[in-house]
Amino acid sequence: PRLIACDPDRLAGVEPLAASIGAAVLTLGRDGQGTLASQASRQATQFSDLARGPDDLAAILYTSGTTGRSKGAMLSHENLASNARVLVEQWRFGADDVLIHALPIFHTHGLFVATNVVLMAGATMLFEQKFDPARILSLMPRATALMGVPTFYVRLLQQEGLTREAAKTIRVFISGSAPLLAETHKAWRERTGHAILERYGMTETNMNTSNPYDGERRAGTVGFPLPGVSLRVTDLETARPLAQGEIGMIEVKGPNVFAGYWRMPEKTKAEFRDDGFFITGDLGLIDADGYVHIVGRGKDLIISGGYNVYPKEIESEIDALDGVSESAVIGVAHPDFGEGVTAVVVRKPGSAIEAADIAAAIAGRLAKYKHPKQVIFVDELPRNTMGKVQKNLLREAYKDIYKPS
Ligand code: MCA
Ligand code: AMP
Repeated sequence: PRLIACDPDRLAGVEPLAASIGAAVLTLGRDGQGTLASQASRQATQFSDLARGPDDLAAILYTSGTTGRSKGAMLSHENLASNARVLVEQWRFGADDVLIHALPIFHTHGLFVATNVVLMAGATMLFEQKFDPARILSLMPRATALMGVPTFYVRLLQQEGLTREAAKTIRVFISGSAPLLAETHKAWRERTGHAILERYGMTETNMNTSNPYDGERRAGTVGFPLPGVSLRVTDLETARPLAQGEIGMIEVKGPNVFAGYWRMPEKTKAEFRDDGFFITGDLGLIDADGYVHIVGRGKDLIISGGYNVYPKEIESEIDALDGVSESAVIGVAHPDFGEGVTAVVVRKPGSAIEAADIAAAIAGRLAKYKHPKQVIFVDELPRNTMGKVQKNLLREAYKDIYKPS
C-alpha cells in the first residue's frame, strides 16, 4: 500500500506500521472529518479521469482462510460493474429508490452490493453508522428498500412497531451473507406482507444467485443463478457435475468471479477448475424448479451475524493457553446470530482453567465477534479413525445450548 486511510483515533498505532513500509497515512473519522477530507477539499475540482479498462484491478478485499494468512481477492472493474448492472436490473432499482444502508462497509455486502447498486441506479442512500433496529424502523417511511444480514431481520421482528403499515413504502427487503431461516422468512411475511428476497454471494465472486423479484421467493433457498453466471454442483470426490437434486460442491463461473488471490498463484490455482469454475466451498443442490439450496459448508467456517469466523484461529489461541490440552471450535444454532461461536475444550490433567480465564486471555487478541459465546469442557474430543476431530458429532451434541428455554 502507498496510502493508508484510518480512523483519527487509530493514527498513533497505524503510523509506525505505515512508516515501516513507506506508506503515507491520512485520517477519516465517522463524522467525515480528517486529513483525507481536508486535503481532498483543497484539490482541483476539474481533472481528467485515469483510463481504466474492464480487466484492470479495482479493489483487493482481504478474506480469511481456513489456515494461514488471509488472502487478497483481486476484483476487477468488470467484476464490480457487471454485478451492479445485473442487480440493478434484477431487483428493479431506479432513481426513485431510497435504500437504508446500515451494514459495515468493510465487506462486500455493504461496500459493493448496497453501494454500487445505489450508485449505478442513481438512487438515494440513507447511510447509517450502525444497525439500530428502532432507528431503522423510524427511517422506513422515507425508504423503498433495505439490505441486511439475517440478524437484521431477526432483531427487527422483535420490534413491536414492525407492521404492514410501517413497511408500506418499502418495495423490497433483501437478505444475504448467511442463511435466512425459513421461520424468519415466514414471520416477516406475516408481520409485513413482504417475502424477503434472499440472495447468495462471496467476496471472491460478488453475487451469484438471487430469488426472483417477480415470482416465488422460496424460503430456505437462494434462488437462481444471476444472468451471466454459470453455476453447477459437483461431486466432492470426483469433481464431476451432479444431477439435479444431488448434494455437492457449488462452483461458479462468470464476469462476477474474481481474477485470483493477490500474490498467491498456488492458492488461486487450487480454487479454480481447469475450465474456469471457482470452487466456492459451499455445499448445495439445485431443486427440480432450478432454485439453488445451500445445505452446508465444505470449509470449516462459522458465520455469526454475517461475520466469518474461522475456527482454526480461535483454536490456536485457546490451545496456546496453559492448562489447555486441546480445543475444537464449532458453530451452533443461535437465535440472534444464526450460528454462535462455541469452544469445546479439553483441560490438561490437573488444570482448573475456567471459561472466564479463556475469555480474559483472548480479550484484546481476537475481535469481539470471534469470542466464544460459550465454552464447554469435556474429557476428550471425538475423533475418527484417521484421528480427525469429528466436529459434526460436537455440533449435534450441543445443538440446543442456545435454544431459548
Ligand atoms: C456483534 N457482536 C457479535 C456480532 N456482532 N457477536 C457475534 N457475531 C456478530 N456478528 C457482539 C458484540 O461484540 C457485543 O459483545 C454483542 O455481540 C452485542 O453487540 P451489538 O452491539 O448488539 O452488536 P451490533 O453492533 O448490533 O452488531 C450485530 C450486527 C453486526 C448488526 C448483526 O454483527 C453486523 O453488522 N453484521 C453484518 C456483517 C456483514 O455485513 N457481513 C457481510 C459480509 P459484548 O456484548 O460482549 O460486548 S460480506 C459476505 O458475507 C458476502 C460476500 C455476502 O454474500 O454478502
Ligand atoms: P465471505 O467469505 O465473507 O465472502 O462470505 C461468503 C460466504 O457467505 C459464502 O461462501 C457462503 O458460505 C455465505 N453466504 C452468503 N450468502 C449466503 C446465503 N444467502 N445463504 C447461506 N450462506 C450464504
